[in-house]
Amino acid sequence: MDRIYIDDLKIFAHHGVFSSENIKGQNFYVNVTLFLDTEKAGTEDDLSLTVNYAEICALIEKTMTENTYKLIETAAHAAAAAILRSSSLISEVEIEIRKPEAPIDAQVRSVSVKIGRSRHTAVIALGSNIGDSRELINSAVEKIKSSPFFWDIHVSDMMITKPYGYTDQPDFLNGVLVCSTMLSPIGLLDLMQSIENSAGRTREIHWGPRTLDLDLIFYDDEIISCERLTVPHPDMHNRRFVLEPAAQLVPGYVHPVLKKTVAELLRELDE
Ligand code: A4P
Ligand code: MG
Repeated sequence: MDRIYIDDLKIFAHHGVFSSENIKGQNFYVNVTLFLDTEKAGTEDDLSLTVNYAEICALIEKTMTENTYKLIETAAHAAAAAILRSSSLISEVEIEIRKPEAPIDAQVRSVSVKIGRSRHTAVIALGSNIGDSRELINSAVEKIKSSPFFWDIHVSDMMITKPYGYTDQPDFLNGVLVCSTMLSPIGLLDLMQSIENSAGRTREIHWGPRTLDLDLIFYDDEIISCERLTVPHPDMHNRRFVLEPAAQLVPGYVHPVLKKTVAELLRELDE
């Protein structure tokens, strides 16, 4: 993959754990590597086919001066989000923030953090069958839309569905959201669970009634099996309330284990 480098972009900002740093400010130096395909721009000598590094510098400066973070980790994470959102040409970004004037009691040239972030596609199922389900789902969607870590967000129609599994409970409202994100699968699960918790979600009966349920259905074409997360969702292919709204948005998405598209899985369920 081709790369564009930005070296030692100097930015005066106010990040730091100490309030004196937030008041006085100090110089930060930012190194960036953008990963993108520049072949077409190179063939046609056309700026609109690549990324304008002047705009990326301005974007980093804006992110780092309009916000004050305690940690350079947070500043780097936020700058990476702004960069990935700014152009679909950029598939991955590495960003290093150096802080030569860090007020620590040791002789160092500088301290720094370096992170890598990339764009991923996530498919999330939304469900609710207690309370004002439409409002609870809308507010979850708004939280995702207002987070800097998500973009290109599409939401299916919401559908009223009969309870599946444990049937002695009210009908559900279900839908699906597809988005681009730079969060890792576990980072995404943490955020989904914090949104569930803020909707007053409690966990009493497995498959039982809930104010809000967010399940990660697909994450790129990754197959994940760890203590906290199974992706693709292990039962999604048996669930019309997932497949029908997913087929509205991503009918051609291929299930990486079953090797069938969402549209095919829905057709098989119909049969
Ligand atoms: N977890 C593992 N993989 C995932 C994943 N891909 N996405 C873990 C989200 N979470 C995942 O989930 C329990 C644990 O699963 C989490 O802590 C996470 O680490 P939970 O939401 O706390 O528990 P739960 O909801 O009781 O279990 P589960 O398996 O999530 O239930 P489901 O599968 O969500 O089923 N009928 C209709 N019509 N519509 C519905 O929306 N929903 C359910 C719940 C049952 N029947 C339904 C519907
Ligand atoms: Mg769940």
